[in-house]
Amino acid sequence: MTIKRRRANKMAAASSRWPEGLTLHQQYIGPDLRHHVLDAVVRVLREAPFFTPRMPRWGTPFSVRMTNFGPIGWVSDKSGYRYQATHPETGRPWPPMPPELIALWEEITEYLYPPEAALVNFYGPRARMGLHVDADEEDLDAPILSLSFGCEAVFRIGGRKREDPTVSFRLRDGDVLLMGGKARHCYHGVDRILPGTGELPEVIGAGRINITLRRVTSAG
Ligand code: MD3
Ligand code: FE
Repeated sequence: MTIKRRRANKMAAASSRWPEGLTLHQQYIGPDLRHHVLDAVVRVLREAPFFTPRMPRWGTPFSVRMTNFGPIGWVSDKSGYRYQATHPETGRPWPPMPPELIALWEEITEYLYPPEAALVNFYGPRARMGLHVDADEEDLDAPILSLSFGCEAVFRIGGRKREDPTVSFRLRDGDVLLMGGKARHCYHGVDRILPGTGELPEVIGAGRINITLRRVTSAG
């Protein structure tokens, strides 16, 4: 149970539903790092534009659009969820991970190995992400680190079972959320975006960007 920095959400912090290993660093990303990372996203979009992931089997589109940085990226289509080295539409390798993101990972996670995937999620004002567990990584002991930009999101996290009670709080521009320990295996999702609560570079559009840094393979 840990919420660091400003405006600690007392309700959430006091909750017994707050998963062990979940740490929210509010307003951790300063203006310089914010600028660098969003610039890198704008550049990545020229080489690796957002694609629309689809549900395995049925092909139902996600409302969230995605791209990746790094040697491997997360994709989803009719044949399933997986990590792969190339963009599903252009067939080209994902652009390299910005060094600032690797440095942030080292600073916060203190994990021995660097991240291999940086999944960039774009939420338009009406996008959401249903409750799910991230389990496509081989290294399930590695933490996941999330960075939020633009509009506020209502984030929800529960336990290892879908029906476990959940705790909900906002993720705002500049927040960094660390999922280690038990939290890594918990159901979580984004209920909604609060339109008009934040800005993104115009070429990206209105809404929210979330970047998750992941270690995918086991051992260095
Ligand atoms: C808790 N993204 O990309 S970030 C995802 O805001 C994802 O875009 C959400 O869930 C977003 O898979 C939430 C925070 C997050 C990311 C991964 C987690 C929380 C997590 C993995 C395990 C537990
Ligand atoms: Fe997730």
